[in-house]
Amino acid sequence: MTDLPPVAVEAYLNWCKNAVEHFLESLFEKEQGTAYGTLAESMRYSLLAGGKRIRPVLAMAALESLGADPLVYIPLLAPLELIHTYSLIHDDLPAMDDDSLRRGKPTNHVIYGDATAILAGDALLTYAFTLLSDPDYDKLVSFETRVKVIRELSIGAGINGMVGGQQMDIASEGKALDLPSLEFLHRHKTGALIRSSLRIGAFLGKASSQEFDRLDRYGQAVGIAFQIADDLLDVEGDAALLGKAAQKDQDRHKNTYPGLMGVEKAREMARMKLDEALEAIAFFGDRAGHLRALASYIIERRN
Ligand code: GRG
Repeated sequence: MTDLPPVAVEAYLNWCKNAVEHFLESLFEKEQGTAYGTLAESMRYSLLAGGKRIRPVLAMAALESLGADPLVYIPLLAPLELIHTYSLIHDDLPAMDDDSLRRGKPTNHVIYGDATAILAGDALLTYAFTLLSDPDYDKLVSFETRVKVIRELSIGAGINGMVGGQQMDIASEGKALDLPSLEFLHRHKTGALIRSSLRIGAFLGKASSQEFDRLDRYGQAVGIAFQIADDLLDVEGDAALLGKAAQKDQDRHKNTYPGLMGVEKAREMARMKLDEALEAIAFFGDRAGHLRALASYIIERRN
């Protein structure tokens, strides 16, 4: 891997993904053969089962837009992926979405059982904060910034973010939500952690208040765009490419953008969110090239 990020979005995504995965692999080297073997194995299984790594990648692109070297901060961005993976493990459990396929592989509970899957999710969540508070990174980031990052991640992932959104999603199954309620749900369930990724990149890259505000606005717009694209993929996507079952939202009476407004209008809304995101970062000029490409990728992706 070279130290300079590539220009094309697919190559950029792979470059970032390799760097993140290299770090994630390293987390399990010292856990092998301990009394926690099965738990560590099940954490590793889901964490390294593939995935786009879009949350740390967005944070890396935010760091670049601020003139910082994204590779240096990977240990403090990997926690986004740990938390995202925990949410997928728990979401797939029989008590939630009851899915048996994720990222093209059997889900965690199918391999390790429900109890270990619950614990693997819990351990990934808590390990995120072990990493963020690791004294090894004292020289890299000040305590003050580290506390801001910890607070940001805990809010984005918690009751006022992803977990709260998941509860709203469960509570609204079978009830027809209107557009403001649907957007509120997805701002929390999916949007909050994506928004936090941008805000964390901004904290680490020492953004000015104007830069922070722009990255935050971009994060909010791409967070919703990501969910609309996810809903569209569930309707139109190919299960083989998705690595999970398609056409499940309708069977489960889930509230989705295409379900509420139809496929064409949902696509139009995703494009509107893309425009909002691009407008927010226009201010960065050439430094935001990867952020721009990622926003387009998010609404055009095939998985
Ligand atoms: C169980 C606490 C808890 C939360 C679950 C994230 C989530 C909340 C549920 C996942 C269900 C889902 C399909 C949500 C829609 C958007 C989303 C988060 C998709 C999966 O994220 P990607 O596409 O996955 O980034 P990869 O596999 O690429 O990492």
